[in-house]
Formats: sequence, structure tokens, C-alpha cells
Amino acid sequence: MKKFFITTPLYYVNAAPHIGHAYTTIAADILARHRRQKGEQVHFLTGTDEHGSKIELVAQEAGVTPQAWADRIAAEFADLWKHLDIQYDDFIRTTQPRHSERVQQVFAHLLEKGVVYKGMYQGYYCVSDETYWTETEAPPDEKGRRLCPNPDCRKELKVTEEESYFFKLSAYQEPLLQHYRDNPKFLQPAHRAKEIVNFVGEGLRDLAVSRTKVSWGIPLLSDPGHVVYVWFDALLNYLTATGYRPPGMAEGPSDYAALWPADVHLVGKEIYRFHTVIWPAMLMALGVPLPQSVFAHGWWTVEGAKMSKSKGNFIDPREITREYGVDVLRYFLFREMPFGNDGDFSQQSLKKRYNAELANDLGNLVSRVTNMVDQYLGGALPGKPPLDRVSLVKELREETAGIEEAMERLAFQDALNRIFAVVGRLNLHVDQNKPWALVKTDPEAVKWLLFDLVCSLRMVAGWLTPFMPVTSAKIHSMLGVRRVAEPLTPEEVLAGPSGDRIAKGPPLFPRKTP
Ligand code: ME8
Repeated sequence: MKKFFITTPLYYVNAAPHIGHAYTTIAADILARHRRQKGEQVHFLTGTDEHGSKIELVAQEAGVTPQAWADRIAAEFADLWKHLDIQYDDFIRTTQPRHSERVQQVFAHLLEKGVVYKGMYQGYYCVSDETYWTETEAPPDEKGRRLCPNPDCRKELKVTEEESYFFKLSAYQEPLLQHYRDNPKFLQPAHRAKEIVNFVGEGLRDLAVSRTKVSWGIPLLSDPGHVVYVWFDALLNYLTATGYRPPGMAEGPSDYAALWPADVHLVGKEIYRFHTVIWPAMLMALGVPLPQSVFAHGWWTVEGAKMSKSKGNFIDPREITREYGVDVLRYFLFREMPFGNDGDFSQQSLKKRYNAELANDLGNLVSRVTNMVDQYLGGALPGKPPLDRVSLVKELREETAGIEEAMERLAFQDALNRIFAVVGRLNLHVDQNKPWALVKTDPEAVKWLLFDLVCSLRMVAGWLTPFMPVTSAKIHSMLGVRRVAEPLTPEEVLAGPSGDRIAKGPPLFPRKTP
């Protein structure tokens, strides 16, 4: 069976990870957990991009070798993913031989095939963005300087004239346009497609894919004075991680057939072009099928500016989790802004949502229901109910389709909005039915009312599992669900209690002073 193969970008190791990196990686984790919940085989790949002048420079400043520096920062990424409950299946580093050797072989193959050729590069290079720019793309400003056209970078460009190998990107203009036309799901979300189609439509230049003035990179087998351009190197990770071998290489053990093509590459919008133009053209050149989709999300900004390592205006995910816990961060990032749009990270909004949505709505619902079962039913659920006495859980079952559909579209905010609308309905149901009054007049009705609420909450916790795995497991365990490691389907919830001891506990989300 082909696995659902999902990837994050390979993050640069120039500095420690921040909320932006956590955002993409948590998104991939949410999707991976959701797919696993549905019983699919998932393969989730992440890793680090370790070559290039940018890394070489920071290592030099720190007085260590680039490899020692990369080792340190790659470990920080891996530690953070562990801390954030990220269940990835593979972590690839571009300095690993399983990657670098394959990159050399792929390069040699493309050279032999004639889609890579030797020439002379004259133009401008941005070290910070590791991007080539032409004279027309980066015209001189009023002081005669040429600045990086990326509005978020604006660093001065380096004049570069060097012998270089070129990838015949220009030859792929038509094939790319054809691919976009034939595969409307390739460019995601749809509102980003137009920009790419227009960009490619204007024509593509061949791309310089080797450097002679950089030493920290993968040397070409046939010409070791050149190292592979860092983007050409890094993009190939999605393929090398599967064990892919270029044509002509000896067969060997590989997961390529079980994994490729990738189902979704998740990326930030600033690297969308690399993934939707250069990368698919590279795959075409290799004769390898293209990924099903590339999905670009937006940026977290701080007071309007993109968070970035070089600007130093970034939010440290550990600072947030120290104060709120991991699940709250996972929740907030995806409830606050639609996946695909930009948004400003605000501590105020975080606290507000925490108090209103988590402490008041969800936390309070769980504690009301478990306390009432404790108080009115002695902490035990009755056996299987007469079906006409449990209306709520049956109604809620209908919500699953909408939530699923939102998850398929990676509309995480939409999914959470739907889940929390249900939380609201459950609280309202308690308020309207007043079990505390009803218990005095009709204890039988209270029994089934609470049964219905417990089953509904079990379902809510199931939906929330990909977003808040620890909280959901806690709720399931309070609600007597024994198989906490696995998700509950609505059918399982309805089939009756899988364990009938209901335990109250301390508040899931203690209120914070506003
Ligand atoms: O670009 N908001 O690595 P990188 C949202 N090595 N997401 C953000 C973000 C922000 N403010 N800041 C970073 C690279 N990200 C290359 C990729 S892939 C073969 C090579 C996330 O360390 C987002 O996913 O600069 C973005 O695309 C990625 O981190 C950039 O990480």
C-alpha cells in the first residue's frame, strides 16, 4: 500500500528554530496524526538544510566548523520536535551521506543527460536568501546599491561572476504549465496558483546550480571545484530520503516505491516558487512523477514584520509552552489564523483564547460533566441506553463529515471552529437541561442526559486528538476510554461505553488572570 507521504521544508541551521518553523512542523504533524487516525499508513519527513554560505558564515563567527555548528542546531530542531510531540518518521540532514552521495549521483546523471551544462554566471547573489537575481530583477536604488528584491530581506546583493553549471529550467516552461493545467490540485491553496502560472508564463531562465566561491557544499563528482547550489541540493532531500536511485545506479534496498510521489509538501509562501517551479522541473528532468500537491501557508508576523532568525524578532516556542503547555500552543497556532493566510502573533490574543475557549468552554465542560457523573451517578455510567434517550451524540455524529472535509482541505481553523461549535452546543445543552435541578425530579432522565454528554465529549476528544494529543488523551482517560492511544470513531463511541468509570480531575486549563 502506498503511504501518505507528507513533508516539511528542510530548515536552515543558521540559528535555533522559532515559532515559524514550529508552525509548519505542527501542521504536518496534525495532518499526519489525522491520516493515521483514519487508518492510513503515513510517512512524515522533516529535517535540516545544512549547506551554503549562510551556514558557513555563522559557523565561522562562532569559531567552529560548519559541520559542528550544523550538528548543534540540527539537535536543537530535533529536541524541539520532541518537546512539541511531533511524531515524524524520518529526519533527514543534507550532510548525511545517504543524501549527499545521491545528490552527486543525480547531478552526474543530469549532466550526462544534457539537462545540466557548464556556462558562465554573471549576476547578483543574495547570501541571506541563497538566491540568484538578475540585473532587471534587482535594479540599483537611488544610492546605486542593488538590494535583494525580497521585501523581507533587502540585503545588499553580491556581484557574482563565476563559472557555473546550469540546469535547463527554460526547457520546462511548457511542461510545467501543462502540469498545472492538468493537475488543478498541484498548486495549493488555489489562491496561490495564479502567481505561479503567471511567473512561469513569463518565461524561465536556466538556473545556475553550482558555485565555485562556496566551499561548504556537496562537491560535484566530475568537477570538485564546484559545489551544488544549496537549493538544488536541499530540494532533492524529498527524493533521497526515500532511497531513490537515479537511472543507471545499481538496485538496492529502498522505500522509494512505497513512498513516492509525495502527497503534500508543506512550505511557507516565500519558498513556494522553489517547490512549484524548480523542484517539479528537476523531477521532470529525472523522469520521476511529481508530488500530488505543494501547499503554501502564510507567515506569522510580529508587529507586522515577518519573524526571522536574522531580524531577531522571533517568538521562542518554548517560552509559550513553559507558560501554557504544548497543546495550547498547537491549538492556538491553528485556531488563530486560517492556514494559508498571514497573521500577527499576539500574546494578548493567546491569553484571551486560552481563557475563553480552553478554560471556559472546553475545560469547564469536561469538569462539569465529570463532576456531575461523580456526584449524581457515583462516578459510573449506566449500561447501554435506550436509543431514544441519546439524541445528542447521534446528532453530533453528523458533524464528523464536515470536520473531515476541512481536514482534507488543510483548513485547520475551519475544523477547530466546527469542533468548538460543538463544545458550545454541549455547554448550552447542559445549561438548558439543568441536570442539577432535573436530578431532583427525574433522576432517570439525568442518567441518560449525562450518558449522552459523556459520549459526545468522547467524540470531541477524538476530533481534537491531532491538534491536542495530550489533552485529548487526558479527556479520554477521564471519560473511561481505555484505548487512549487510538482514536475513537463515532460508531465506537455510540456502541456504548468502552469503560464506564468516569473520573473527575483537576481543571485541564486553569484560568489565567487576564
Ligand atoms: O527556507 N511564519 O529554510 P528556513 C510562518 N532551507 N512560517 C515560517 C516563518 C514565519 N514567520 N518563518 C519560517 C528554508 N517559517 C530552506 C528550505 S526546503 C527544501 C529548503 C517556516 O529555515 C516556513 O515553513 O528559512 C518557511 O517556509 C520555512 O520555515 C523556512 O525555513
